[in-house]
Amino acid sequence: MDLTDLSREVSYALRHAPWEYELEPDAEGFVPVGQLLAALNETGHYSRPVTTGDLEAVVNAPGKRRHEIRDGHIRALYGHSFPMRVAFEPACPPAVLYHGTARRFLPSIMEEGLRPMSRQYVHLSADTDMARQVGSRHDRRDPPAILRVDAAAAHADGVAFYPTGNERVWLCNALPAKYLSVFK
Ligand code: HQG
Repeated sequence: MDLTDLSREVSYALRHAPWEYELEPDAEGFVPVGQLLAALNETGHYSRPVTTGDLEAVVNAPGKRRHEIRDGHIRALYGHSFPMRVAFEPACPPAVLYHGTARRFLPSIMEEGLRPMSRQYVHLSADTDMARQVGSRHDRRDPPAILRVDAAAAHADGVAFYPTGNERVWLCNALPAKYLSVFK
């Protein structure tokens, strides 16, 4: 079983297209593990039936933590784009967060701020390494731009920040440009 392929399809189902798998995520984005397994095993994408153990291996794989299993249910920790908005509890953010992006997006971002674009939330990184990884996905040639987010000031002004089950990933609804500066 190729866990990377499985992880990609689980992300696709739980972040972007649950209806393609006949899944109905609850308010926090959870679906029953059994329902996801049944749907994955109907696709014919896998050489043998996918098991709960395979999903646990995906969730616990080293590297970026993307999903969680709790009480027989599984969800994506962030990244959602499907129309029904997943609820996150706001919390006090670290004073500084980062956002990695492609250099070509900077003029627009510095004018209109960070917007969620096709996702439900803007994604922020707790450290510059994560921001670099995130930004690199948008530009294969040039190094990414890293924006420094003055989260303390934004939070003091009433902007809500949401921690995720991945301590290196924070969310917000949108972020005006006045809280952003080019770090690198
Ligand atoms: C940009 C992946 C122009 C924004 C990642 C970003 C992350 C603007 C792109 C997670 C803009 C959206 C999310 C504006 C924002 N004008 N461009 N006003 N506002 N943008 O993929 O943050 O690895 O939806 O800078 O690693 O790159 O799949 O968001 O470049 O954690 O687990 O619009 O998804 O997680 O791109 O990535 P995305 P993201 P996984």
